[in-house]
Amino acid sequence: MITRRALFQLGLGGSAGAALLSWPALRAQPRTLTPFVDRLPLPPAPNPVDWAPNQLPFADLDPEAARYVDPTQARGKATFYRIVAEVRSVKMHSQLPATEIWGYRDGTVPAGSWNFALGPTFKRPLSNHNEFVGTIVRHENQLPSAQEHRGFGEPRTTVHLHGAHVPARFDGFPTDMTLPGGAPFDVTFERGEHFDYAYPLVEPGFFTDGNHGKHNERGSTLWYHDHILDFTAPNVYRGLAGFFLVYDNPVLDPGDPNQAGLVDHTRDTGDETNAAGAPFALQLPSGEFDIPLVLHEKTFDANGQLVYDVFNTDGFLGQHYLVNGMVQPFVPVKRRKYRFRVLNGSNARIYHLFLQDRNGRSYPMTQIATEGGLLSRPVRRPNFLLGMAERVEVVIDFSQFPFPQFSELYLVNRALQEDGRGPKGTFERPELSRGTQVLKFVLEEAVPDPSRVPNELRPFLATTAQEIAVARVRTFELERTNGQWAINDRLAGDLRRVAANPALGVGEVWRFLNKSGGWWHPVHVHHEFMRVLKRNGRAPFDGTGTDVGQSLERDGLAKKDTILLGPNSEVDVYVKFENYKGPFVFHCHNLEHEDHQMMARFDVV
Ligand SMILES: [Cu+2]
Repeated sequence: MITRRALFQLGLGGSAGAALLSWPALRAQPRTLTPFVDRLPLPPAPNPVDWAPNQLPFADLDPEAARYVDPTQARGKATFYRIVAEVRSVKMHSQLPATEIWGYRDGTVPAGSWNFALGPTFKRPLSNHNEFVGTIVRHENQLPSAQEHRGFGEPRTTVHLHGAHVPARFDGFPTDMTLPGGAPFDVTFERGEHFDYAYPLVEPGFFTDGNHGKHNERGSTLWYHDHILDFTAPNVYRGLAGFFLVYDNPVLDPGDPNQAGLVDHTRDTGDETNAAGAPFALQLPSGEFDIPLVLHEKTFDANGQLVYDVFNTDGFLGQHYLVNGMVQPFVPVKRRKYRFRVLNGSNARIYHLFLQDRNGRSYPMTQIATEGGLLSRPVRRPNFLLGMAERVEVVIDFSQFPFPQFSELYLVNRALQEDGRGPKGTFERPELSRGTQVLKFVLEEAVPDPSRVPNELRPFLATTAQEIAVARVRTFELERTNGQWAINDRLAGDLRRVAANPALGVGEVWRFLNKSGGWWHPVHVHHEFMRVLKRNGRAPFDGTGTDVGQSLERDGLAKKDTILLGPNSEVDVYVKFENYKGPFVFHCHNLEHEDHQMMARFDVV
């Protein structure tokens, strides 16, 4: 039987060739949309599906997910959610007709009532070692059937919780397969089917290994998105994405006798007032002052429908910038501190972001986190680079912009990028444009501000020289061969092949090489956060010295799940896979590169 990949190489992937022609790039003409007339959408959290002891909300709960549920609730009560992937039409700008998308909806609200392009924003605490108080998400596929499907994308799906540390079965592996030993590993699902994901969020290692700060699971800004083999790019572009914010549990592990004085002990509880009186609470801006922002671009046809070029394997760039699913929106802000969690959700665009006034003057921001959660300490940044899937969290204190001189500020992307190769210039010396205003902050009145940004956020120790010295080194080269993307040439793309077998709990050094002259590749490793040891032979950037905006990534300051590899670069990371065995993947997060084979499988054994 001919595979989908082979079909794609013939230009017929996804559906009948004729159907693709209903979405031609030719119909895309740049159209003018007035910026900053629509308010920033902020999708709410999904409603949990409540349940009583011995009455599971889903009678047919998947047995694998059920291992993380105590039906009696004696050992803890898991929180259940229902999420539906569906076709719906949403307004992406008030001057556009409604745009048909594929999106996630809170399954507890009726079809037709979720008007956001994004899925619900989960807000969940870590579980203090108790895997029975985690999160269970039933994802239901109500996308078109394979027969009904038209246009780009693939309606069969699998859901990756990006940045999470979860059992392999719940990681959104891109395809069904057979495991070593012959067991089936069926993780994708089509229309009419569902899949139960268990996210224990157990905080393994916390307080259990002295001062070393092992702590795999940290409160951080995660996101969930489709991850289906060969079609992640069109599926995510069509809208299958949402935020999943993880907070620290306000309750400290009562069994630990020695909490004070340990590294990694502070609590990011999501309550700036610390009403619960949690020890070591950070009191970062919270609630309506804690705002996730996902950046996308999209191209619309004359009828306001999404245009995508299925033949672009370099990386698809859209013609309009969107934040949280709305073209260039505005957000009213009080003159006080805000926490912004900025996610690059684009397929192929790398952003270089500045906070600017209307005259183009820029102002520093305080970076507090990466995708690996809070930094050891806050760092003032003049601007920051953000590769695909990377997250940077900043605190902006609008009280420093007094009335009436300041009535508005803008988040501006100044990276110069014209195609899927990536920005002009190098990682260290980016070329900048005058920029595009992506989001407008409309400054309102001053209000009381109980939030704080302490000088110590989430301190943790860097990997020791001894750990690095004994670590096995694996080298992965991201490359282009015969017009296809690859990792170590033959290892890439075919997920039946295992590119690496790291042992559970044994640290390794992974060296990523990008020898290409012009291409940028953001490398995402599933399962664990990475510690960046070296970039191009030198200590990675830690916020000191000349700051031209590149990634804050030095081990001991930051943890990362996506590493931006500029042209001609080499990055060493330390990674230790804990708790969960099984197949995972790492891949380029330029989604068109990922779909065209820049992905490899590793099995933790
Ligand atoms: Cu790439």
